[in-house]
This record gives sequence, structure tokens and C-alpha cells, in this order.
Amino acid sequence: MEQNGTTCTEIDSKAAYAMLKELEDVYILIHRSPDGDCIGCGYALHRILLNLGIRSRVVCAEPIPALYNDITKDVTFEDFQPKMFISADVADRKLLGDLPEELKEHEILLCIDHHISNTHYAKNLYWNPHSSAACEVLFRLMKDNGIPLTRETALCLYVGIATDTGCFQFSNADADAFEAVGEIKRAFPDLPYARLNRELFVLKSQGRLRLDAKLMQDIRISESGKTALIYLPYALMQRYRLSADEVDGVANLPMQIWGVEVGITVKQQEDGSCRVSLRGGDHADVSAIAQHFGGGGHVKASGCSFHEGEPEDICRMLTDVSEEMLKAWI
Ligand SMILES: [Mn+2]
Repeated sequence: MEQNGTTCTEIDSKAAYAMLKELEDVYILIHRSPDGDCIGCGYALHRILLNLGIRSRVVCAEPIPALYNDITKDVTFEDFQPKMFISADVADRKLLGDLPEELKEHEILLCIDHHISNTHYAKNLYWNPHSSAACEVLFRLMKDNGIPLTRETALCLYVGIATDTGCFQFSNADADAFEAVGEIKRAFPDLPYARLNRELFVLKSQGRLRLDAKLMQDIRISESGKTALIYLPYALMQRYRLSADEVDGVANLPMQIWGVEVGITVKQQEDGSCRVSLRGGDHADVSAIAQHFGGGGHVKASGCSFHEGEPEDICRMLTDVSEEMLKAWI
């Protein structure tokens, strides 16, 4: 498959590992708005490369939330000058975000991913669009090549799979995902799984709790009761003094209502643009809504961005398209 003149080759786990072994001084790129999956996959790769005697660094355009401190302990090197680039959990080059220009343009040798919407921007792609998480794809690579789990990689992979399955509540939590996590837990039964689950999926700051209350009060539910939308103006984030990562997961709020099939979250950014997160219930394919607006993602979780337009108009367009598409789904 071709994109921008570069040919992308899909490779299997053996070829991917053969490629990893030949790397030298690597930048591991992960996506903007970093989540547990890209962080887990990036740092697990960092550990695997370390064991192969290869120097690497995980690079993200945006700061990695302190919430992930358990898995982001990396080994740093003096005079580290990257020569090669790989990417983890990045479906499209533009999702790398605002990286320095020379990093943005650099050839990416290998992408490890699980997004059906992957644009084949890398030279080689090792992926499985049926996998719950990029971390599950990496788990498969390790298993196929006899790379043993370590405490560090096990924790990274657990965090990634738990994150992308919404702590095993989304439909992507299939037998393969449970099997991977079963193996991880069997190999390292005493890792802090329970504490991490609570920290990643339950605990929130006081500001965040107040924001959730406000958003739930103002939630807009369509006449059919099937589309629910929350709009988060940038000023509201400031009022509650919230950082971008503190509002992570806010997109799951609309899905807490019985009967809602499409949950839409419109987040206004500092520059006035809007980032939209979409969540789907049993019948909806929200990647179709995202694609309609130039975005992409998974069937049950996807997103798109608007660089112009009034938030009110954006909210209305999204709701209208959702309601229209829902007619075909239910
Ligand atoms: Mn992912």
C-alpha cells in the first residue's frame, strides 16, 4: 500500500523482531494525548530494545501524565542522537502531534499498531486490527519470538490492554486480550494490578469530580435518546484548573446513560479548535461518524478534529450525523 510515495510493507511477528534486532539509536514515537496503550507499548519496546543492547528513547509531543509513573521509568543515555524511528499505537502520522519538524518528516521504519484506520505511513507495519491494544500486538510479537516477559514489560503491557479495553468492559476485550492478561498475571502475580485499576479507572481529582457533575448536568440528549453529547469549553477547564490529562476519559460519561448508543464529547482546545471523541454502544459504529468528519479510529471508540467553525454548529452537525447513521444501525 502506498501513501505519499512511500511503500508500506505489512510484516509478520518474526520479520518485525528481526527488524527490531537490527535497530540502532531509536526514537520510539507515540501519539499526542498519550494514553496507557501507546505509553505501555512505547516503554515495553524501550525495555525490549534495552535487553538487545539497543539504545532508545520514547518521544511524545505532549507530556506523559504522572499517572503512568509506574511504567515510564526509562534508562537514559548520554550523547544520544537518534538514527532511526519507530512508532507505537499511532494510526496516522498526524497523530504524532506537534513534534519538531525534523522528527515529523523523518522516515518511520516500523509501526506497531492495532487501528483499523492505520494509514500505512510507515515503511513497515506490524499490526493486527482485531487486537484490543497495541500492547496486545506487542505481546504477540514477544510470544512468537520467545522474548520472555519481565516485570517491567509485563506491567507496561497490562496497563495498555487494561486502558484500551476500558478495564475489560469494551467489546474488544476478547479471548485473546484475556489470555494475554492471564499470562501476564500468571507470570507476575504480585504486580500492583488492583492499585493500578483503581488509579487508572476510578480515582479522580476534586476538580475533575466537579467538572463531571457540571457536564452531566448540561448533557444534551437527542430526542430519540440514543445520542448524548457533552461540550467542554476551554474556559471550563480553566475554571476547574484542570490539565489536559485530568480530563482523560471524560468521553465515557455520555455512555453511562441507558439507551445511549452514541456518546459524543467535544473538547475545545486552547487555540479554539475542537477535538471530538466518539463512543459507541452495542449497535453503533462510531468510526463511520469520525470518518465522515475526516477522523478515524475504532468501531466503538474513535475521534475527529475541527479546526474551524463555531462549537455550537459542530455539536449540531455531529448530533445530526449520528442520528442519521443510527437509523441504519438499529
Ligand atoms: Mn491503542
